[in-house]
Amino acid sequence: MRFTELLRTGPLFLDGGMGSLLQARGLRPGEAPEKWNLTHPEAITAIHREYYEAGTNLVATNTFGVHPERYTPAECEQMIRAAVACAEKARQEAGGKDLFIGLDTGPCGKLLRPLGTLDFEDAVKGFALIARIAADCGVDCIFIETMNDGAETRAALLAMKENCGLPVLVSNAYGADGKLMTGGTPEAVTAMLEGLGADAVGVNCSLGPEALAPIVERYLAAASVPVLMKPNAGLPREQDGKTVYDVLPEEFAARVTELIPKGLRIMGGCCGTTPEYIRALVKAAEGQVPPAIEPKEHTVIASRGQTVILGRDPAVIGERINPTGKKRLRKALEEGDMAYILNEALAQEERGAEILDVNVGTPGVDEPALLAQAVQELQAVTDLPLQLDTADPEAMERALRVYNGKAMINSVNGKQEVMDAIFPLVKKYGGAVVALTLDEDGIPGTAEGRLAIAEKILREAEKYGIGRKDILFDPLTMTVSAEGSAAQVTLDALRLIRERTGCGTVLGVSNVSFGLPAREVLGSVFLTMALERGLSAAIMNPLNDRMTGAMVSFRTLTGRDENCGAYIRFAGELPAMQAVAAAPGAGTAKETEAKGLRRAVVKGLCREAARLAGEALDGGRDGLELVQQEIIPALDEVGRGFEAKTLFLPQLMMSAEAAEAAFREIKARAAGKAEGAGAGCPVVLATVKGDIHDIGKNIVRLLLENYGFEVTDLGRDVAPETVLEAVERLHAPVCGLSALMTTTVPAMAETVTLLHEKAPWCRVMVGGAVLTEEYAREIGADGYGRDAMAAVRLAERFTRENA
Ligand code: B12
Repeated sequence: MRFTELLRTGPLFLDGGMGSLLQARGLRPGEAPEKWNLTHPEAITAIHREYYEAGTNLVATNTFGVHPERYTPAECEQMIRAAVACAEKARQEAGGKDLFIGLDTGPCGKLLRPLGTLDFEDAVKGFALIARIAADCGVDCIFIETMNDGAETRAALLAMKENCGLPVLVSNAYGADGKLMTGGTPEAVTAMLEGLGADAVGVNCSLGPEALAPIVERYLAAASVPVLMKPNAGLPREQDGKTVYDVLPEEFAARVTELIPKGLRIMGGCCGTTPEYIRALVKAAEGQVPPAIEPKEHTVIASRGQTVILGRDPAVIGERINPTGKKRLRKALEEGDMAYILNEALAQEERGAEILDVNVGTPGVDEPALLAQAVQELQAVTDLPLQLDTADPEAMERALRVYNGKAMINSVNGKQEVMDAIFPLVKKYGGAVVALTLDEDGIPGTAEGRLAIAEKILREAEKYGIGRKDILFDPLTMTVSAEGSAAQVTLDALRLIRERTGCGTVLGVSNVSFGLPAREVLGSVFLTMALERGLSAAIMNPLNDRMTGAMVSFRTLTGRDENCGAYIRFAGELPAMQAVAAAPGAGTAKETEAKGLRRAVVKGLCREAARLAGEALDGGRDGLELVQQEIIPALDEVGRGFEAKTLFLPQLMMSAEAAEAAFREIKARAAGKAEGAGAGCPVVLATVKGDIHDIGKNIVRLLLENYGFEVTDLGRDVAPETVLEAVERLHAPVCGLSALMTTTVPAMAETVTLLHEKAPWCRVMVGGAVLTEEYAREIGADGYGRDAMAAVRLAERFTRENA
């Protein structure tokens, strides 16, 4: 059977774990398994053969860790070729039928921006190298696995699709909360990967089969491509210094095969599983055939961690990031003022926008570069799906590449030239495309004319293999003041197109009232009429209470608002909205600025945070007071969100950066103001080994310097020996250590012990969120400070006592 055929029919059996089998054969802790392709090819071949003999159809090559971020291109090539040769030899030795080889690839080990430092296109380049070698080696498919960040998964898949024609299976690693480390959900990840052309999607690692089952079921409900599952043999735990797994082969097999009637068709094992597990799996699956895959026909778009299904409940697309008719936004775009755009985004999100339109096209800007930048910055501060809005195909492609999800693409239309430019992008990157019902002859004056264009667009899309579910029609809102029947024609076209094509619909509603007074009165009624005719999404201003009121009321009146909860919440916010509207010259930016520094830090707005801190200082506020009353509470709020899993690492990072930006302002103003009891006394300061949290330590430094201490700041993740070396060199009487995680307190204890032993003259004070007075005493510290002021008092006391 051909590989792609087996992929679709199933069941297709994958292999199991590799690491523990290699360790049993002598792989030392810390040794790279991929090097064994070169040094111990017979061992790798034997493991693959054991899996084939146990019933595996597809073995994954021993190349999980091979990546140009870790090895030179020549080394990558050497290891991949050797790995494929091992698998090929095993296949020949096993000699059975339906035996295939997948080139295995895992995370590159670096985090992508904004989480880390790796640029998206550099990540693509790394995986592209692997793709080219794999294609040349003649494997049957690529197996991307254990990916815990959606952006890196996207980079890997894109690279594979651009550089080899092989089928690609993509498997992500989820936490027990059903989310990727960076917040991706099964539905959002599936939408993104299917859009990019993954041939199978699914999950591996992290959890045992039982805990993974609900996540797999969510995949099965969302995916139109085959779904795979490769769980661990339970949760790993330590026993006598060894990692052990609790789920035995029969139980493992029973749990996994339970999902076959629900549609699971590709299965294997991950950490802790052996050929015995695969044998049990094959046996348990005997005679079971998964049901045919049901294509999911809903229109879905996604961000990193959210999906919006269009066509069920009407959605609000925030229209405010569009310079047409907006002088202030145009100026911001010309000046590259991203803070303004980010604020617009957050204000719309707070007012209920579910999707954000992003249009940065204005004369004099480099639209492709600016749109890509705006998309990247926006997705660092908001997780709402974006509608990429541009008439420039180059700008569209640049933005689509970096968009971490399945975007709404605005727009294509019936002009041949536009369809030729946009449909290939929709096909390649995925997305739901908004199609305007106009063509070379303009906008038809009748509903039937607009329907005819819609049908033409559908025929053309079909040539690219773009399904109806990924097309939404915009029947075009015309200005009623210019043509009395304009609104009626649009509304008729909307209904006709919905009924005849079954596709979703989108309308930018504001245009209807152009040139008339009290525009939102007319606009809100037009919106209601469009909603009544089945509009899927309205591009509108969510900050306008009439417009939002119409949308909320429509949902309430059509039974979509349980206990009228949304309506009551909306009504509760009305006075605030009216106040905004009534204030002279009021706009989003002004309104949100008022909420201040704390919000900027929570939302991760760096420039905004720095600016607001500067303004507050100019206005006479005390720097330390700002830290205590705004910055620390903001970080605490983010920390709570992180703990409750409502916020994810990217947001935590952005908030930390915003806090640091504000802090830099405060520090710059404080420079040279030193006065106090420190009088040049040396203090060594460090965040302990393994801990990279340094905001608190930096505050401690600022205050100590303010009080005249001569601080040597060793930074973060500092080894005990390095701290000792500095204390000895400076003969420092005081040392301050900071630790923020339970896991790094032992490193703090180690440092304290070392200092007491080798530098007995030095008094050690400790601090950081996880510490307590009692714990500080237990680890032998000379003092504990709960905040930066306490650090100053301790340093003063120690120097006094030492004198
Ligand atoms: C910002 C932040 C980050 C930023 C750090 C950026 C930076 N440059 O510091 C980033 C995003 C990088 C980050 C990463 C991680 N973080 Co973090 N992070 C936080 C967060 C939200 C705020 C910390 C902070 O800056 N607080 C504000 C400062 C001013 O407070 P402070 O440090 O306590 O300092 C004050 C006092 O303690 C005292 N003090 C501090 N040091 C000293 C020293 C001396 C000598 C004295 C006397 C006093 C003193 O004075 C300071 C001023 O008043 C906390 C949650 C929270 N609310 O604490 C989580 C938190 C600390 N992080 C956490 C985790 C788990 C992580 C990660 C492991 C996440 C991950 N899965 O990858 C990584 C760890 C990476 C590593 N190896 O260190 C956990 C730790 C859980 C635990 N109990 O062990 C927390 C508590 C979040 C949570 N609730 O789960 N994080």
